[in-house]
Amino acid sequence: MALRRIAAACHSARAFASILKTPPMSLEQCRIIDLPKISDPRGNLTFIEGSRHVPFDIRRVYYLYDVPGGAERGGHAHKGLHQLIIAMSGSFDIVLDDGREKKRIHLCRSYHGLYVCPMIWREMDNFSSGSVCMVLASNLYDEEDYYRNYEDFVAALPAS
Ligand code: T46
Repeated sequence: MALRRIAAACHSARAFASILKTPPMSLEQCRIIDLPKISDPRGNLTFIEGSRHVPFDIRRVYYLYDVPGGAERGGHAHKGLHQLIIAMSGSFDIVLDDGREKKRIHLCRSYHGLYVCPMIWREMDNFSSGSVCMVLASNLYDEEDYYRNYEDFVAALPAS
């Protein structure tokens, strides 16, 4: 009985430690997902299967295109939306910010998806001519899901 209690305590301590190591909704959870690439002399093919390659159910797809040189997009965070962002053509940069640290990521491969968890502020720039940014999203469009003011976003972050 005592052994079982010690084991349970150790398990909780490990679980707690891992939570402490990776704060929820932190930059550490945002990562590049390698999508399958079928190389072929006729041209390459990449596919995305819902529960296999994307860590959420896809409920919406949207894309940015005809972005003029020098334009900046983003400038907001989502309260609950999970996203996979892919440079389908050309390239662009995304700056991710969890309120503690920032990371600039250059996306330029149509077989790389950037997973962005909720509560991450993002700014997008450096769009190449003809670039297309496709986003797979976990929910339908809802303006209520946005923080469009950086101070409001920071104020909503859990205290660390
Ligand atoms: C994100 C980056 C990568 C809709 O009506 N439906 C939609 O699904 C979306 C995405 C937008 N809109 C409307 C809302 C605004 O009136 O389209 C307009 C432009 O949207 P926004 O200024 O949010 O666009 P971006 O490029 O700054 O941000 C978008 C997404 O909103 C956002 O989720 O992460 O692309």
